[in-house]
Amino acid sequence: MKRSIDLSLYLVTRRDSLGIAEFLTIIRAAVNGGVTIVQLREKDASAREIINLGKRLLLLLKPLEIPLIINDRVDIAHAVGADGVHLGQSDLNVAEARAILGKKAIIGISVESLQQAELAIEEDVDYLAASPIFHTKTKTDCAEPWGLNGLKQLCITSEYPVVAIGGINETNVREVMDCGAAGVALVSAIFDASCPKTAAHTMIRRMKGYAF
Ligand code: TZP
Ligand code: MG
Repeated sequence: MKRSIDLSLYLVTRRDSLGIAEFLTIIRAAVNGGVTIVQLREKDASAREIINLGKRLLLLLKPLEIPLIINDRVDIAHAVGADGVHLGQSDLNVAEARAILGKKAIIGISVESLQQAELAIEEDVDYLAASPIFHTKTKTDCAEPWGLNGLKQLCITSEYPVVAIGGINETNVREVMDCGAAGVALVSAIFDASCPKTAAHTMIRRMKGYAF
């Protein structure tokens, strides 16, 4: 039996040119607003930079019992002592990641088609990320979006929780959750917000069906 992980509001980082203090302040505010899990995803940073950021983030998140996931890099997740890793289709496979990180690690994988999902479901994963749900400016090298109908079908097919990612904001989050998703992963809805705490809080309210 898998342990349950709160995937409901999943923050994916985008540091850009933010200083470390400002970056951590945004993440702290978002967690105070209701973010339940954080993925460190810094595509342009070196391994050392990601490790340093990861260690700083772990110091922030551990006492709050918010899991820290590292994007792509199993070696960095291990070096940081993070709670898990988020794999893409061209990273180490799930069995290899599990062998390195151990039974307790949280392992998620992005799936861009039902075929990829069917293969992932055979593995020892904790969640699938349906990528992308909608077009998004944050990641332009995406596959064809799942859309709401595709997401619904995936959620019916998958015995694992499905996190929806890509183009999700406070205006569409309710529809996404109604498809059966366990949660939503967000970059711009939090990092572009003037108040990340309010943005996260509003997202939670909208997920629950409140009208803003
Ligand atoms: N993977 C699929 S879409 C995406 C990632 C990392 C970016 C999501 O960003 P946003 O700003 O929440 O659309
Ligand atoms: Mg990846």
